[in-house]
Amino acid sequence: MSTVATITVPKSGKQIKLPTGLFINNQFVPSVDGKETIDCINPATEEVICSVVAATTKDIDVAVAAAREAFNTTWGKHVSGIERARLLNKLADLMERDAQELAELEALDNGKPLRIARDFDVGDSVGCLRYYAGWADKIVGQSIEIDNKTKFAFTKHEPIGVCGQIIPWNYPIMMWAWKVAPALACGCTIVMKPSENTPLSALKLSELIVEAGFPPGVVNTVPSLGSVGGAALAAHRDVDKVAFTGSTLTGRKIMAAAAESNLKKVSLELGGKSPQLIFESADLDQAANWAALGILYNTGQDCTAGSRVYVQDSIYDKFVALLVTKAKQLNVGDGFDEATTAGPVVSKAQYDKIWSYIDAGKQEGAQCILGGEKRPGKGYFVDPTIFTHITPDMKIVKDEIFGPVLSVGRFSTEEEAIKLANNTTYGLGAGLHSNDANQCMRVSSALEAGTVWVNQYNLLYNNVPFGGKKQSGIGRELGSYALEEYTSVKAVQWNYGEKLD
Ligand code: TXE
Repeated sequence: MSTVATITVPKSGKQIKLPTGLFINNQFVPSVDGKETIDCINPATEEVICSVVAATTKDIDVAVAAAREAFNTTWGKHVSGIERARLLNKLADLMERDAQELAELEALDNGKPLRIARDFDVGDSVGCLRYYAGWADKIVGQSIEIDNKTKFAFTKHEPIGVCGQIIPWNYPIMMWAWKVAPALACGCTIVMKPSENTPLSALKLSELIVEAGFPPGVVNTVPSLGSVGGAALAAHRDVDKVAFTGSTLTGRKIMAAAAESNLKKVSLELGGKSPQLIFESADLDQAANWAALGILYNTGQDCTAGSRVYVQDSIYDKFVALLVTKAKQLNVGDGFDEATTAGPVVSKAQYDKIWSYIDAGKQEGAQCILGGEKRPGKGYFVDPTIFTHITPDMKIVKDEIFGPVLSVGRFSTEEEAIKLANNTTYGLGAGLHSNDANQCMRVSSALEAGTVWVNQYNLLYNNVPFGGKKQSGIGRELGSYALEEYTSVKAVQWNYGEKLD
């Protein structure tokens, strides 16, 4: 197959030339032993955008060897923090320069609105690179006095080595940046496996890696099926760490593969079934805005999607009416239409999964008060759907749906609200809305989640850590906490006086 695709951008008709080979050692190459390709589908039209080379297990070996060679020669301990910062900042500048084109590829491949892709997905990713560029020359250890003043110890935070990074399709560029930026800042090298649903932006970013001046092998990109390339990375004996964002099911497989191979370090950012609690003292209009944003942003394809809203009895009717009004304002459509505020869901598989849950909600006796009807025509569009009259055992209340489908329940006391919120195997995000400061403090302490939003929802910042409790994950991304995921601590113990008799 051709290793460069010409992609036509809807509306503008602009043409983008994109390499479609595997990116290894700063070159786009064919598979060493395979002929498989991955079709990239525009979820708004169901048409094929282009095809890219699919990596085989042997290609993963080649990419890992390239990353190892770079770690041992040009990167790792062989490059200063100042140089790592310079390259990361350069990459950020190039992403900013090409923000429109990156956003066009992202909107085509994932379906999200072009404006959101450019201003938020690319914008935040540029910020993420710059944030970790700032850390690159500030990764320092400790100096530790030892009892009798003839010895001391110091610690070094060394790059962990070759990192396999497996990312999903809901925020392809942002998940790339969250993983690549701290790894490079710490001096690690990377084999990146983008999702088979959305590999295009990672290929474009690979071009920018070369232009920024990173040495060959520091970042390698291997689009592949999860069961092939992802599984090979997780099980690889020369990969020192695997970082993953995706489903809890796949997270389990990755952890098992790591345990069975070389006990590589693992960080997992997995699913969620996040609650949003609305107390009677809350500013109801604001709470409804945040609750709607919480479930509808990115068409609900969000690991922190606030998919369970619980409302205090005294304000239940008023709040639900407000919520429905806000949800109706969402304009689901083609991401290249100016008026669109939420795109289609990413794939046929996700579309079918979401509809199976909507059907289950109806069958199990929940009341569908908004949406719940399929649209005719092409495209994986799902309109905002709200269920009330829910019970804790319903599938729509227990499982991650990953679409714009909200379950709304009610509570009478704070204690009951906390119990309902924590009644889940997940623990990624949680929100609460209340104007009682003592209640905010009590409830935020009681909620079992890696992030608790008070009087807001779903906002993320590059300098604030993010990750899950319970079955939502292991480890933290963003902030200084992510540096721990990409370094290993070495203690050097030094004797400058004590003699053995
Ligand atoms: O996820 P997978 P899928 C959840 C969400 C969604 C569900 C299924 O509920 O509906 O997962 O989505 C790679 N070894 N989230 O099937 O399989 C795969 O190629 C190694 C939540 O797309 O977890 C892709 O790169 N890797 C989530 C990545 O894992 C494997 C975001 C994610 O795919 C693999 C996405 C294997 N055996 C889905 N199998 C979030 N936390 O934001 C697959 N992969």
